[in-house]
Amino acid sequence: MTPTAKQRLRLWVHENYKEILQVGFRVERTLFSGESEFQRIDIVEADGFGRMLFNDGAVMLSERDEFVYHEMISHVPLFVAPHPRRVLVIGGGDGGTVREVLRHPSVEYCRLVEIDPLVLEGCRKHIPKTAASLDDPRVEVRVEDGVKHVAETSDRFDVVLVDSSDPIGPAAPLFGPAFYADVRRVLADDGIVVSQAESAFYEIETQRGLLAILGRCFPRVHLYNYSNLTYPGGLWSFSFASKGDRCPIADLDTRRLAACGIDFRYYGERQHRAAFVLPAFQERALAGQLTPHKSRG
Ligand code: SPD
Repeated sequence: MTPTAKQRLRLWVHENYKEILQVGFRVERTLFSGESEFQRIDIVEADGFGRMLFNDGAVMLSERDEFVYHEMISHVPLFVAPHPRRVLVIGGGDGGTVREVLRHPSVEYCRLVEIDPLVLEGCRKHIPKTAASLDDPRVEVRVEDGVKHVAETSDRFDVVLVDSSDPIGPAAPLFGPAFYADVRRVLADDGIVVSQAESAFYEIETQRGLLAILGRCFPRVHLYNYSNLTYPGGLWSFSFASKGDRCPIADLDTRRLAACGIDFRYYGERQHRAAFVLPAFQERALAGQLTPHKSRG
């Protein structure tokens, strides 16, 4: 049997995770590669996954499963915040989070603060599925350091979404105490912050550290999980903290959710509630750091 061209030349890209695990994707073609002062950016077309974005060799998104991450980082807080009008996204230069935020008609203004212009350039050129949202008139894109931005801005937001990469390189300060003290300051009194919180399987210490920092700044702190097809380990988390004691379960606006007409692919009321039920090993490891949910009654 004569091998097809594809079978003859097998190009793969591997995320080398913590030097103990490799996750590989078959590359059809490379669309974009470049080096900024912060990191290396690659965008490839991968067999079975569509276009994929890598920052310093780590998967940020694939077109096949990005909806999971972007729906869960956005809709969970936006359906708990009482009337979200102003949203701040830190990181997230691919635009996927902004796309989901804009599906909420109450949102009048969304500011995206991305440190790396190369992420914006690559995604705008090659991943319109997520990046097209950045051209919406409700969106303001700023190419700035998110940590510096929250330290200096006098503007206020109803929801802050920290759509960061892993806590190394340019994203490391986004897991630190000074940053969250400033996030608290820029949040409205009943504001909510949700942050990319890594994987319980590989980064339970990072989760513990992040929750401890949040616990010093906010009266209510939770963690919720989602399944990710392309991130190592598959089970990843977001942290949820509210300044005005909004509980993600008791204060979920089920009426607004039922009436919103958004055609979700992952998120929904049952998914929202279930995401806060953590596996026993994770709950045990984070004991004492999570706020009990309010009883509805
Ligand atoms: N290890 C991957 C964690 C990266 C999370 N950020 C993804 C950006 C998608 N908007």
